[in-house]
Amino acid sequence: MIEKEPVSLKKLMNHPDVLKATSNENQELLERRKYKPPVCDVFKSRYNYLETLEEYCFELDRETKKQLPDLINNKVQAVRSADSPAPSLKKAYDKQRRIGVVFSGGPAPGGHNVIAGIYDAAKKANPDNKIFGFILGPDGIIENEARELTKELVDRYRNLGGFSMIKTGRTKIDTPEKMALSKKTCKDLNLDAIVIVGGDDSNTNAAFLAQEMKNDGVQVIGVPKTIDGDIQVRDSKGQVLCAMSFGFHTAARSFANEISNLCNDCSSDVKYWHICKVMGRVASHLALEVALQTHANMTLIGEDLANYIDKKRISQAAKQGAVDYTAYGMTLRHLSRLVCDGIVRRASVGKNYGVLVIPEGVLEFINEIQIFITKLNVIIAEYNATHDKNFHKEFLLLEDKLDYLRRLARQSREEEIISVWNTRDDDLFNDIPAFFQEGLLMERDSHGNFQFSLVETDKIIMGLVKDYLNILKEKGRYKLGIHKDFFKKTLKKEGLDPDFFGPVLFRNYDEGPYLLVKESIMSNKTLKQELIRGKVLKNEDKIPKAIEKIYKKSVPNFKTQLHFYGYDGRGSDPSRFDCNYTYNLGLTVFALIANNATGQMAAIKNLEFDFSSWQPVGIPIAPLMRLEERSGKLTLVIEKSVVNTHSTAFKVVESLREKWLAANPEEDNYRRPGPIRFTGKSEEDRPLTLVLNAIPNGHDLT
Ligand code: FBP
Repeated sequence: MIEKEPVSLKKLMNHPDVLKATSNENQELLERRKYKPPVCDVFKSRYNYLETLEEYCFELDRETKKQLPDLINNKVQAVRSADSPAPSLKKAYDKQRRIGVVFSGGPAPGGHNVIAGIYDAAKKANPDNKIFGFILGPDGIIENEARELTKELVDRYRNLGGFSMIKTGRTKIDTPEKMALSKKTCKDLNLDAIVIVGGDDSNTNAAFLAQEMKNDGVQVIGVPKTIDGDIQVRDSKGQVLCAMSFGFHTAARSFANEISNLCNDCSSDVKYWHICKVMGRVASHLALEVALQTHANMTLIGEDLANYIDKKRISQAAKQGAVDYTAYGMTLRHLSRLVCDGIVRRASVGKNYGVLVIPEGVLEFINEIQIFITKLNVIIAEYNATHDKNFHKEFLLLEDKLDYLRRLARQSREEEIISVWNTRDDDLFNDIPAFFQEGLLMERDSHGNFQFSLVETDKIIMGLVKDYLNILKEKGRYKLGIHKDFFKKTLKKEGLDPDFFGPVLFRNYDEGPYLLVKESIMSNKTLKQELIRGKVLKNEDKIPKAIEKIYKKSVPNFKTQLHFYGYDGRGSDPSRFDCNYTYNLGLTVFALIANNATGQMAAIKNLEFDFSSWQPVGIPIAPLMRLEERSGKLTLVIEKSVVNTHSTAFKVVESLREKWLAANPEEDNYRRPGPIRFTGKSEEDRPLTLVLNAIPNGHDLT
């Protein structure tokens, strides 16, 4: 054998194969960076003008009129190509501009392409235009932390996920001081416009900045970002202007891929229920899309639970001439019963496994929890305002917080005053597990939102499910169905006649193919008693081994694996849909800026249809605002769009629920969406929710 000379580590590390294998510039990355998103037809022209679309109208809020007087009359504007531009338009486009961009809130796949779109359009209009990125979100505006975005930097992040180019943050520019500092930053950087890429709260903030900066000549444009999919805009006639915020498709696709893998796994080793909590702070849009993508066995939709009516209780009360208001809406206990029902029904056909999808924000739709969240929001906000202190800093431990609540309850009792927190609230609150109490008392985010992602929703629901399953087990109602063939084979092996024992052992021996052990049989003792009563065994006989084996097999062991899908999908590289969507959003932003718009949100109309019908528009933000309770105060915000339970997408999921639960002897009905495929033809071109909701006349089904 020829001895090979040892290679030094240094030399090895410089070997081309080692360099290639360890480089972070892998093929996927290079292909992503190279990809050039197609542009909407209007952007093929060098100049765009804005056309007001009078057919869209909104109900204007009185308070918004007061607070945003210069923006309230903004209209929907369509971006049009100007093939023979007027000299004034040419001048506006040629003008040298300085534009600041900020990411606000959680990352959403596609954000970097918004910047790439703005950058490309701005440089095309005038190569001397400059784009600045504010670092770490709105704090970057307040503290003037900005960097100029160069071609090299923008190219490095094209079609890539995350917001890592300039980072993000959740600060809200909500005080006169922060506003003054923001204005100073714009002045110091000599900015013509600011672009806020954010969710409902950040776009709300964009409108307030637009109002404040109007006289300084700084334009403010918003961009609808959030994986939650809760920025969807319709006018007061229900006409869709923005079908979905960007990032939703990628996050849903990414969650769906992981969850579909779990479907494959659980239907192979048939021993676990996978409990998948998926992000979405309040609305269940992501869960709905995941259901369509994967056909998971059960998917809870918060909005659907909120609509629940217990008809039995209503008619019982009606018989006594009363109204049972507690029959409206779902309680946690009732929800756990519904989940158990699915589990028990699957088990009865031998499927003691499955996948359950729980939206992160589901508790928002459970009456009793919603009441706690609202009451605690008010209590915390009132404490902070009255004492000029931070509730969470003053009461560090859970016990201290509970103590404070107890005092409020006592005060309301002793002084006989109507208080937000009374003895009944306190008693109910003390009944819930400590980890959940802690969750409900947790600090709200800077926009006053309850932070659902920090609450172990899945643990709360599954705790109740497990308790109830144990009760059902004790009552003999949670059993694993035994296949008739298996039963017969097992008994015959021991020389026993299955038809002799079958009718005594099972409650449905004549049916099948899955047999259910009688409810009364819950132990070896009760098994023997039943066999004796059925006259297939004598008192002094031992239970035959084969029968014992069948009985043991019929006792289900409920084992779960908990998963959380959120940050992973949020950080995923964008799907082709999101790449194209966001790049065109960036181009729309520039068209709005070049046409002197402010207080508008860039959007793409017809997103739910083929790319050829996409229409870039500017949507006025102010008319979308409503008063909402935040941190105990009525505040103007853009209304969140939640799942419409009359929409086609929801109705389709609802009517396929039973099929996907697959509580029958057939195979499960799982769908394999696969990983996001950036190149090639097999990737879908838009979210399934949008495809379904775009079916003509499919909306508002009853
Ligand atoms: P945005 O609304 O800012 O886009 O964030 C959405 C979200 O990802 C929710 O789905 C989730 O509840 C929340 O952010 C998590 O917040 P955090 O990043 O602060 O943990």
